[in-house]
Amino acid sequence: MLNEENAAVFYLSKSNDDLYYLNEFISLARNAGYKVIEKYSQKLDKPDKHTFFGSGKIMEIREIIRNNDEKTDNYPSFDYVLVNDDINPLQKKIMEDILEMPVIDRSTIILKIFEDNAKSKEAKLQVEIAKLRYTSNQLVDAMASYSQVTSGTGRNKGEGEKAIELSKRQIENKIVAKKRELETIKLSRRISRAKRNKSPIPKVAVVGYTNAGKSSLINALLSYQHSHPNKTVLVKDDVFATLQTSTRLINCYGYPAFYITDTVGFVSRLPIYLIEAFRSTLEEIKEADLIVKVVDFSDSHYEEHIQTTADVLSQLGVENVPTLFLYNKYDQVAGTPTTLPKENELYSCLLPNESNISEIIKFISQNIAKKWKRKNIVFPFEKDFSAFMFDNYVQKFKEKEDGYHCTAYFNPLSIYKYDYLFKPRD
Ligand SMILES: Nc1nc2c(ncn2[C@@H]2O[C@H](COP(=O)(O)OP(=O)(O)OP(=O)(O)O)[C@@H](O)[C@H]2O)c(=O)[nH]1
Ligand SMILES: [Mg+2]
Repeated sequence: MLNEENAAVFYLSKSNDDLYYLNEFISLARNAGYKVIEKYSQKLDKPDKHTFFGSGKIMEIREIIRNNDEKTDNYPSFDYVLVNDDINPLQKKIMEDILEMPVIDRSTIILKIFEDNAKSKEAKLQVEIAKLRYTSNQLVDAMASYSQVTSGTGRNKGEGEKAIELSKRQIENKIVAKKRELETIKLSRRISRAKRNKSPIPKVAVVGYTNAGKSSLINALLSYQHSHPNKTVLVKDDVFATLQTSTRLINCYGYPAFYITDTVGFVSRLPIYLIEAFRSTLEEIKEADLIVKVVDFSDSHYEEHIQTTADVLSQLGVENVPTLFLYNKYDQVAGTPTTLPKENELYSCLLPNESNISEIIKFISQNIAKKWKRKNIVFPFEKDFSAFMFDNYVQKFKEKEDGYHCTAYFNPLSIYKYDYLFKPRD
């Protein structure tokens, strides 16, 4: 990234997972435009109400910053303090006063990346709502801190609180207005979504940790079609490249057609304001017949990423949807994994021109059809065989004199169209 700002990360060390969270944060910070050149931690179970770090530690940090000013080109100094946690406005103010340096917390970093990547009007509005919600919650914290600091000081207390309440009300009004604006934009999306929900065509949602290859999966499936009038989606080596839920129809010869929905990627401790702001777009995951979780298998923390994805889905209330795991970026994995994939898992590579897309589409199709009834039928030549293959999963077929002899899994929602197959022929 151009014009990176040098920064130091300070964090509370609470558990053995710290290193994972720290590295994730450093990567998020880099995406937000900060180059982390120093890391410092303090072992503390609970942040201090005023200084976040312990009072001794904050003075130590001040010393580090003072020494930092004397650094040379070979040992660059930093201009920002990043905190891998959320801090409230009072803590921020006290810390900035003591440290004489801007202090930036975790939610602000994530919100900044979302803001930078939001291109469509819908994504922009969702991010704006998340930011307003964040500010509003910060004001609630500020009010609580303010009451504590000023308790018993008489007249000023009421005035300060009134001012905060007024700002909070103004923010809430702005949120209502932005939500209204968002509703009008969402109308056409809602209509298409309602149409899809009524249609017998199965729905697949692609979810997973950010940058795992979710959008690459959609594009790989689109490119496998004989012709694909559908637009490809954005693929980028970047966190939160996709901020827009988009759905495409996949219609590959020999496999049942299905809708596939690309979604926003996840990270651990995704700020609740963002989940709330993006909730309606993420709701589509709940309506899916099948979820494909894409995992960056080349990342040493892939297991934590799987856990993060499970945590966010449970926050969204997604339950009981059959799930597949696509262990992606297999090309980057050194050696062969010692464990064989389970029935609902597949090792994959989604680089353009890779040849395993047929394996992926078969894997998805088999799982879409898992609960469909299997029947052996003879499909007459005079009927539309490609429409039949669009609706159902034809596992195998052979052309004979009287028609196509097939073993097919029937989609229960469209089987009524094929009654004639089960009636005795004249
Ligand atoms: N080496 C390798 N790179 C891959 C593979 N699949 C995807 N990528 C790359 O990984 C990066 C991220 O891919 P995307 O498809 O945009 O990932 P995403 O999960 O949609 O990411 P977000 O939308 O940001 O959450 C891109 O640079 C892809 O080219 C793969 O199988 N192998
Ligand atoms: Mg994407």
